[in-house]
Amino acid sequence: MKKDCGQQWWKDARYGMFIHWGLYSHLAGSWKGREVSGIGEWIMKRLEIPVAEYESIAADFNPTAFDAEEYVGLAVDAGMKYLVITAKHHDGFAMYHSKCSPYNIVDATPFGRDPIAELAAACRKAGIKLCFYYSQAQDWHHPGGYGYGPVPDEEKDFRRYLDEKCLPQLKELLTQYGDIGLIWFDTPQIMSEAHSREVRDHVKSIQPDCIVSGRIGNQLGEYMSTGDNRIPLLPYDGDWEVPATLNDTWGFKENDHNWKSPESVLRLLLKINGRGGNYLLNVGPDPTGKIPASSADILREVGAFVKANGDAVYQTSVVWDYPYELESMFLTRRDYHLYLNFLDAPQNKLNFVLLNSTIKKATLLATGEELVFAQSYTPASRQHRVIVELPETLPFAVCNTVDLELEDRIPVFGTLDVL
Ligand code: FHN
Repeated sequence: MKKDCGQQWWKDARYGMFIHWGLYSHLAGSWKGREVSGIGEWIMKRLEIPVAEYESIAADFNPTAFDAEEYVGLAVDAGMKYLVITAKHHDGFAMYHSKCSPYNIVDATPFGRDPIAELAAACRKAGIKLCFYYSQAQDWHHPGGYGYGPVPDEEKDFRRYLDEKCLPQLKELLTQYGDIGLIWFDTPQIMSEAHSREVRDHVKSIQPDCIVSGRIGNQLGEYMSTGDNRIPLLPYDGDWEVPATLNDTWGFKENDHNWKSPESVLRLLLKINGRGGNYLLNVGPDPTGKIPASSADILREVGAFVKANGDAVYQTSVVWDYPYELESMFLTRRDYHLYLNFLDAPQNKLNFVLLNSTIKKATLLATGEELVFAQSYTPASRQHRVIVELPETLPFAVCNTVDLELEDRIPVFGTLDVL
């Protein structure tokens, strides 16, 4: 069945910020001299840290450098439209003031502040949609939660976990912080269809406009969430999103410096947007509560492009029928406009074939400068070609966008059997 999340803000947004932040961030990838391999937020499981020992991290967790306005300001500078923060990850620790579990950031740490309340206020002010990640099946801290070490999963009282923790905490999250854009569920694991439906209905009964993400399980999500860092090759008919890392972890790891370049991030964003999806890109705050400068710098550089070329990103529709692979160009479209987002332009020209629609006007999107172009057609090969002349100096080093205003609302492309 075609996925339709029913919320125009999400369909238009195209780019969001994922934040993985929890007790694991304090460990920064190591425990008692041992470094976790792979993703940092799995440290408790991968290094088999006993529940009581992991719990004790809370006593030292004091991320005083956390600044909600700074987080939201970064999302704004990055050109992101929504923010999804881990309210509770698999480790079971609530990053907000939960009344139904003392294992939360306000009651169990010296920090004593509710960062979600602070973020809710900052998001409201900046017009960013606040959304929550919630691990609905895995909970390594509650005896009924999937993955809780001391009890084998086959013997789990999952019902008890749902009633004591999952459902009440979701209610708190949906009643304490105003309108929530979506709940980002994850790893449904042992959930039956009835469980997934129950959790979904619970969310909808409290906030009907809150979107339920793909990983609620049993195909009951309102949009399709791809695998981590995976981009569908073929058109997917419906709403979808790619959750993605900026390095090789979600939760902060001090030794992971494998950052994607701004160019890679832009390539991914435009590729995903051109295929009709949203890009949810992660940052992992460090033990002090700060988003690492290395992540912030990349996001801001990409953001400068996104903000100046917003028409080519937001509210765009899928371009699915252009027949050639394009190595250094990404196509996006919106109404009567086709956007050529290009990474290089030999001799300051764009040479683009197989666009059969008539072009009314070509402009450099970031500056509005009108560009000279020539459209030609070779009958023998049935090939249409457009050559766009570019200024010698372009506004952005990595990527720039030419806006082609067309006579057709949906661009018409030629086929491959032209020569
Ligand atoms: O196990 C989690 C992982 O820690 C992380 O939260 C990602 C984000 O998409 N989801 C799960 C793995 O797919």
